[in-house]
Amino acid sequence: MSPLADRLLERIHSRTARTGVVGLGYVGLPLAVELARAGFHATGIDLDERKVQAVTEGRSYIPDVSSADVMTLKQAGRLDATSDFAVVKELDTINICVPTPLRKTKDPDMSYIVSAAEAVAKYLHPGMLIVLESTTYPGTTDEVVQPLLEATGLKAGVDFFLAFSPERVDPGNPTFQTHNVPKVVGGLTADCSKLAGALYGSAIQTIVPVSSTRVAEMVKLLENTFRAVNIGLVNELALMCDRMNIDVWEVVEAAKTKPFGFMAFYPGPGLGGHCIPIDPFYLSWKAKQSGFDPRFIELAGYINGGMPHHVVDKIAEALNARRKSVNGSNILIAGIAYKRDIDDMRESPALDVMGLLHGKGAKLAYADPHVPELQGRDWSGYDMRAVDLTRSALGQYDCVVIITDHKTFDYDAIVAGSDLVVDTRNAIKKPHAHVFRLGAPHPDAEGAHVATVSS
Ligand code: SAJ
Repeated sequence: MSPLADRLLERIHSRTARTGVVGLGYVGLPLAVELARAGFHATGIDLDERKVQAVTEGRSYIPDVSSADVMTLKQAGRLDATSDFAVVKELDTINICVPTPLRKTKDPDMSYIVSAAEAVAKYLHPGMLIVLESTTYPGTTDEVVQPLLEATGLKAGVDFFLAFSPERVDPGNPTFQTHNVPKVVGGLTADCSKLAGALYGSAIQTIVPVSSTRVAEMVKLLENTFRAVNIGLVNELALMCDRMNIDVWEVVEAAKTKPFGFMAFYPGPGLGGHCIPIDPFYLSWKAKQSGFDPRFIELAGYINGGMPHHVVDKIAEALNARRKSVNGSNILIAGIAYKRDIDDMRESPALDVMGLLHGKGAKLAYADPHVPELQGRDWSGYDMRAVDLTRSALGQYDCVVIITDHKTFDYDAIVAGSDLVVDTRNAIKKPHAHVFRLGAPHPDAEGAHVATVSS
């Protein structure tokens, strides 16, 4: 290794390297805490003063990070935060954990990565290690970040070190957290890989070195495209089963008994979150730049993106059984977060379903214990506050639609108290004449044999 690399490696091993994390979101704050816990001094850098203030006061705003941990590390002088990038002058390593959203045109929005790299470049000094964690297309580290940093005149791999390491944070996962999820690391050069591996190895149990930044970038995209495509497959199967009077939920449960070569995915009202609906389009955008037509990704996006419309069709079918129209009906949406038992609504399909119903003249309310209020601009409607799912309240709705199957919902009460239910998550396991399910025949449908599926 070069003398500069040796020096940084020694500082990493002795925990005297001063680490920095740019972006204190659901990825950056847990990473800063793990680095501080590993014995480093960790400085969080975020433009959001509320986040900086919270860390400064020893408070966490990320459910997977306890305020007690933040306070302890803060008081031990091992964790602090600032919005001033000048602190980079005193830092030896920087992990960049900023968002990578899509533009309306489904093109990558690289503005967060670019501004973070430009801000770091202002204070870049010899011997630093810079690692990009944000999920992005293969080539970003080499083609976007490296030139921005080398504009300083310093050379990547020689004067400073550069790597990519995908984040694998699964918000709310009680088993897998930052310290025990294997970390893929790909450096620009061998020294870069070794240094990034040593930094993460101090805080994370398993390091998975790969040969380049592009491989590391592609690993993450495979992981999440795999999910998007398989969810698209099972959603298409649900649409088939709707037509063929087969219960797709029973099919998946039975297929799941295969002990090898199969992984269960479940139909749903669409694809939410800030990873799965978005990451594959970073890959397809880059593939197209290379003249390749990524059909699987586009097809999965089409099918998953169409699910809210199928849910609205199912609601119309259910109301029709009561000789009612969507227009003028009172509809309660049960669960609007993008997946169960969390409060995040980013890209939630519930918002699409509500927007479509609103456009057809339905009067809407929602219940979600994790989301107390909803801005009209988030669903192309009006501001709302969550209602309680009490039995008396249920009776006032023409239809109750289960979009997100939070564990805290009382599904027996929903069945007993509702005139009509549309279930998009197989939350109600037993057949009922007033319950219509996505991907399963109605109990009274011609030739329907609806099993009681327990999953
Ligand atoms: N969904 C389905 N059917 C499924 C699985 C998910 O419709 O079988 C829907 C969910 O309801 C949600 C969306 O897809 O709307 C995404 O769900 P997700 O389970 O993939 O959850 P995310 O978005 O939190 O994904 C994260 C990812 N983690 C990272 O990107 C670091 C993903 O790689 C994880 O595999 C996933 O959590 C997880 O396993 O929970």
